Amino acid sequence: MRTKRNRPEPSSPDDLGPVPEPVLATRHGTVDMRFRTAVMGILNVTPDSFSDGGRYADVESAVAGGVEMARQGASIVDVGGESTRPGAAPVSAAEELERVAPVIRELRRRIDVPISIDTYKEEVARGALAAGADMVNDVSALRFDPAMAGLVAREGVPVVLMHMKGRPRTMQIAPRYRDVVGEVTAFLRERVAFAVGSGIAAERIVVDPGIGFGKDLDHNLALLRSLGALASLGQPVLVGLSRKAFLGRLQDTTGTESRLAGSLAGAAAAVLAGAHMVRVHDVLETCRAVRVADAIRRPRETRQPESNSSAAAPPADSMEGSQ
Ligand code: 7PJ
Repeated sequence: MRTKRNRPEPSSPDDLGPVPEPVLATRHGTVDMRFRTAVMGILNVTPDSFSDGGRYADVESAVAGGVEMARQGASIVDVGGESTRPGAAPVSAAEELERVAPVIRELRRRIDVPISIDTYKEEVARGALAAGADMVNDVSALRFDPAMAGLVAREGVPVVLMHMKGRPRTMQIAPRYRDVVGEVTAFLRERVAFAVGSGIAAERIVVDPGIGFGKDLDHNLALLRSLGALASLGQPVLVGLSRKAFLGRLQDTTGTESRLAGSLAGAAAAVLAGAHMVRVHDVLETCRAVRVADAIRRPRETRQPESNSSAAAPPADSMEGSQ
């Protein structure tokens, strides 16, 4: 069991102590990743994620999507109002908040699982937390907005610190590293120390290698192979690889048909390599895939009583075959 006294002072970032019990306490329940990998569902609330219709229709369909993810077994629903895909144009904080706040407010009434806000802007995070969000997913690891760390500390909410090399608009232009695993680990170690120094409790910090954020195919694969290095920081590790471009580069086809299979294989591999949480579009399928990976990685899991994500489990007698 991790205790506070194992925590280093912020001035000694090289000694972050043992790997913790991966448990995340939020305002709406605890995400327990000791026996089962948590699945974070991606809920994009960007105009291009909807075909047409007014704002009301957008909010309704986004809320329905989030409700469905929770029903399918998501441990967290991650709501985002700005695309951080390579080359995406930034939107104003006001516009971003206008997209996400009504969705979070309604979702909060309709689901039990924690809601995360995917933003690097303090104004958006503040509004989203006021609307009912429970944690902050910051792809800049508290770097892009100097007010973000203080907000997270004051609110006492969990935060995801993700590695990114460069800025979203330019990050995929010939990214270079001498030692990608070492550099990403060192970056996250420094950001955890910064967060702790800003008053954020160590037990509320999740780290993420930022697959696809300033990384080429080999960088992504090296990081996925070495998630144990990130886990040595002592924080739960989140991996987001769902439908990302590098998966397509490993296939013969350029179409989108293989995105699901690739995403599921990647999620299972990430679990076996040490991930505690995966961020995905396809919640039901991923819950089923990581359940198998969990059983291989953590034999104890099979002795745990059924808990939060039981919605993804079919009745035992509906499984075909006996092996
Ligand atoms: C990630 C994210 C990720 C975290 C996005 C996409 C691009 N947040 N936000 N980790 N990716 N923590 O989903 O394809 O990998 S946006």
